[in-house]
Amino acid sequence: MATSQAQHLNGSAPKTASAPLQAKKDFLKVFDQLRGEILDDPLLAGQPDYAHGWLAKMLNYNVPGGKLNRGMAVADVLSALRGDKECTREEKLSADILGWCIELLQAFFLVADDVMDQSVTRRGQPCWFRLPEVGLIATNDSIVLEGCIYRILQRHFRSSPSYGQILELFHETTFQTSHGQMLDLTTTPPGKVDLARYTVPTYMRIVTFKTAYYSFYLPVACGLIIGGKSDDKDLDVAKEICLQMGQYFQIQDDYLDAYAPPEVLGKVGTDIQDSKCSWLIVQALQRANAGQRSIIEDNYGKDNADNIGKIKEVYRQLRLDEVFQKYESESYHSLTSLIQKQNQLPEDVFMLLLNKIYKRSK
Ligand code: DMA
Ligand code: MG
Ligand code: MG
Ligand code: MG
Repeated sequence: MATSQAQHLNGSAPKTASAPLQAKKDFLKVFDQLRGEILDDPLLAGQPDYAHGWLAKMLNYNVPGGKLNRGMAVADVLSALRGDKECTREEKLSADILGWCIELLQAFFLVADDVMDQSVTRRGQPCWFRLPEVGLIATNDSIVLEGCIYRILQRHFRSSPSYGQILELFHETTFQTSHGQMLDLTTTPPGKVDLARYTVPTYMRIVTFKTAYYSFYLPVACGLIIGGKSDDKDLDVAKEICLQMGQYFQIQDDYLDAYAPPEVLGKVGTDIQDSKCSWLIVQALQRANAGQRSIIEDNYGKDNADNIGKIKEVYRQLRLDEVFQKYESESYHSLTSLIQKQNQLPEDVFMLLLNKIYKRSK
């Protein structure tokens, strides 16, 4: 049985190969319940069948089909906090419900992101807005997905003492992510490639805001809240580590955009034609000679196979794959030492997450 490198490195990896599959199945069962609750929401009583059917289809298409790393991380964080002590069924369910709220938040951002990035595929299927019957209705669907989060939170957490803290966390994370997206989009206005904007500080700010908060800090903070270990000190330590992990994760995303086969990645890369402030272009500009820089100037941001090919050739000449691999292992070591250096939270809270993403291919 082939075992991924991530599992080898993961001290707490499940003992049987089927355990992760079972965990995913159990998590998906919670989605079935939540989807049922959304479809039966009393606020929607009397919706005509076609609108009800649209909602069911839209949820199925956009919510459960991803890797589910973020959503399942909440329960992982909770069990890492508990150590040998089993968490109760109730706590596990709470963690999974918050996990699905994170997956809904992600679905909300991705449906909109694909429209804005003019992407083609996502999770191995056409982007939702690409379906002929969907188009710009996707804009409202992304708002609907966000709204579902707060219906679920109200139903399941209204009477919890943590309700206010959870609501604030989701609202703040949404605010941060939307501003990251704004920076991502406004750094590269359509048709105007300005290479001077592609600096390391701008890049780090984009990825911290658009990805790190919602992908890493949010699931960890949710797990800490359910586990009753979420005072300011706990959250500060978690934030420092999670933001650095999230930066590494988005750098992988940018690398894979140009280097991964779309059939493995589940999406076709668009960063070059979208003239994104991607990790690859920032690295390329730091290393390019005058000739390579002028090839970048002439070809970056053009939606044509020939122009894209020329950019990829510059990446190849600059050996950006090797630069990335070096960055990747340095990043792993620097995260591990950051995690080991603190005594506030169990190392596994973070190591379980890190080992799931280290050297990922999709
Ligand atoms: C993703 O950035 C960030 C959010 C908030 C969706 P991206 O456009 O690089 O993501 P992807 O490569 O998945 O389209
Ligand atoms: Mg995108
Ligand atoms: Mg984007
Ligand atoms: Mg990307």
